[in-house]
Amino acid sequence: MFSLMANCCNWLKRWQEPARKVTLVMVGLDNAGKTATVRGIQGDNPRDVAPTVGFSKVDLKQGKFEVTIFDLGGGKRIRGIWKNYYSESHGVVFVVDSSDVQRIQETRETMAEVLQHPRIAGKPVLVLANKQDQEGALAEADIIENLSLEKLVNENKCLCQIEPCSAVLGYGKKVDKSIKKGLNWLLSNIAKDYEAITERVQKDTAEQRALEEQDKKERAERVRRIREESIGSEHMRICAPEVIKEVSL
Ligand code: G3D
Repeated sequence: MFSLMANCCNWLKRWQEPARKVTLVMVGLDNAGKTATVRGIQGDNPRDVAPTVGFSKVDLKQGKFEVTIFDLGGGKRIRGIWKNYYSESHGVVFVVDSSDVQRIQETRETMAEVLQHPRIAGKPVLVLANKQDQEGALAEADIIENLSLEKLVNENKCLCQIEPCSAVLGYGKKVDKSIKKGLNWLLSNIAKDYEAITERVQKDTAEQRALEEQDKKERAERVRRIREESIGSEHMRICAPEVIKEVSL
């Protein structure tokens, strides 16, 4: 009887808790299936995808979580923007094209860079070993080995879960169960440490904004100086004939 009441109280407490806002960054090489995955979770057909040029932001409700996912373009030249989203992220979804054996080394290097980043290290990471429906796709154990995943997550103190999946299997309620399971794992691990991660997110975001602000001011100052200098040399050019005249008088 007592335990029933305690359970009811816990349930009521959880039910009354406000929704938790969680931001996730979704990264991985171009063509890994990031957008297809997000679309499937969102309830849209994952096969209707266009390449993500910069980034897309998706908001969804997952149980008690209000989740924002930044689906970032994975092309080599655009990967530089990823770090701008790290500070506000509570966790990472790293999507791997398991069928692209040729690029597994590039995937390994890219993942290492993400996990080693000071604004990511220590945060929970979900690895989606995508495209398992493709012939020749690497199995979970091969992906772990090829990416040196154990070493990488241990060195960077990231909790990690890998889910072999296929983003195009279904969508909405029929999305691949492994994707759902992985997302639930990620959110529940963020929830376990929510206060600490959120505090870190707020501190890092404030620091990043301050740096951006400083950068903006320095850029404005540089532009102002360049303008002043060019006005000065323009003035010199206009004045120069007069000066020569004065000298020759
Ligand atoms: P990205 O956002 O990581 O760049 P996309 O990748 O989501 O745009 O997917 C790239 C291509 O891979 C798309 O095909 C998409 O349909 C396909 N794809 C994504 N996930 C899977 C999967 O699990 N299995 C298979 N077979 N294909 C998948 P197109 O033809 O549009 O380039």
